[in-house]
Amino acid sequence: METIILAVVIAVVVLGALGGLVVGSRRRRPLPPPPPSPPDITAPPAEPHVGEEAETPREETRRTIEEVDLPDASSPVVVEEPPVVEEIPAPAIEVPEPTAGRLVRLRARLSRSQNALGKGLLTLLSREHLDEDTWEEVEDTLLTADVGVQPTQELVERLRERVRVLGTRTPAELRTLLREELLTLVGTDVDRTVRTEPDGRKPGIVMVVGVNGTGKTTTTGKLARVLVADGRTVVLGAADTFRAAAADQLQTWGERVGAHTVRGPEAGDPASVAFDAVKEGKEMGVDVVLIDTAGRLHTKTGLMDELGKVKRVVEKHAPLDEVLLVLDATTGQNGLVQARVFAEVVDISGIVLTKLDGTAKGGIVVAVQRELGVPVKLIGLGEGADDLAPFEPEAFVDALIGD
Ligand SMILES: Nc1nc2c(ncn2[C@@H]2O[C@H](COP(=O)(O)OP(=O)(O)OP(=O)(O)O)[C@@H](O)[C@H]2O)c(=O)[nH]1
Ligand SMILES: [Mg+2]
Repeated sequence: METIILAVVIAVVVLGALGGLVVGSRRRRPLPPPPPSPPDITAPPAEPHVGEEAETPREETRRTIEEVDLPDASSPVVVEEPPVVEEIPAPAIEVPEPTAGRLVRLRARLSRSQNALGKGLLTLLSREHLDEDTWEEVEDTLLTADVGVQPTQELVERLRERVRVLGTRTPAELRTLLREELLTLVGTDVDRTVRTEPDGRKPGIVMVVGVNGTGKTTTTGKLARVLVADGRTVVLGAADTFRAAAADQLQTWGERVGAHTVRGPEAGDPASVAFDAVKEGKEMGVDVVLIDTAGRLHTKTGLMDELGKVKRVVEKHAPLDEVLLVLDATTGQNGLVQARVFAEVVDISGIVLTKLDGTAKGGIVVAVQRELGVPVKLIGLGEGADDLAPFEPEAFVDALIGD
């Protein structure tokens, strides 16, 4: 009898335990569906009921969501790490191309400008009757090429006058006429040499400034090559301390032509890197120190102040011989706005127009010189190491209007 009672008790206990387990596992299993919420004011359905049963699934719900979120949050870090891509591999020291005649070699790169500007103008001017509409088209062509309003009006006025005096026009006459007027606009009597040889001291100091992505570092690297090609020695200053990659990029350019790069700690003081670069340049007895600076948004006053500081600190050694403003020709009028802001902070002494190979807006040369009263000294015509050319008005205009 006792055995039977014992067996019954055991059976009850086991069943009870099993039942509890089942209930328990049911409780832990899936997320409770969001409680249907009938608009019953007396029993707020969104609130869980009191007790562990109600809380456990809520905990689990949160944990599940966090676990799903985690890989998402961490994935950008994983993606960011690998692609620190060196722009240029660093082989043995190269001998860069001589600079003379580079623009002539690269003139085909201006073909997009050529089609839009020069050829278009010649075609228009060759029309039998030059009526008002045609002159308006001439104006539009110039404006589209970013020549700017004022210079465009001047050019059209002079062309109209000269065409009138000329009477009948042969294509050769028209070409000569257009060439002369474009040259007047671009300016032939300006000194466009990049000043790197100050009187009675060494090194010459050049600072390169401009909005990010315009091609400062590339231009600094290409300019180092130009100087080396001309038999000068160069030290590079990586005063863009915003990104480690920026200094690497510059150093790679330097290594290709055997130029030493002075760099500071990441996020360090750009002014002190620039100062050290000139100091080392002096100690090494090199001819020129080129200082690359960070790309700055012209709206960020603090950053512009910093650029002013770089200039002031460098000038504890000696005055800057050249401050080159790098402008991306493809940004058109926007570039002019940037130019104005930079000109207020540092005295721009020369302009480098980059990416002229990728735009039909070669007229920006005229507009930007007018805007700043500073000559275009160098132009970028491609991503290649020797695709930077001294700006020569004649070769430039010839490229624009074709042979
Ligand atoms: N097609 C063409 N591309 C150019 C020219 N000059 C520079 N580039 C390209 O423009 C891009 C940006 O050049 P960077 O020299 O890194 O520009 P940056 O002003 O130093 O940029 P930040 O350091 O970010 O301020 C690169 O891909 C260059 O290869 C040019 O004359 N023509
Ligand atoms: Mg740069």
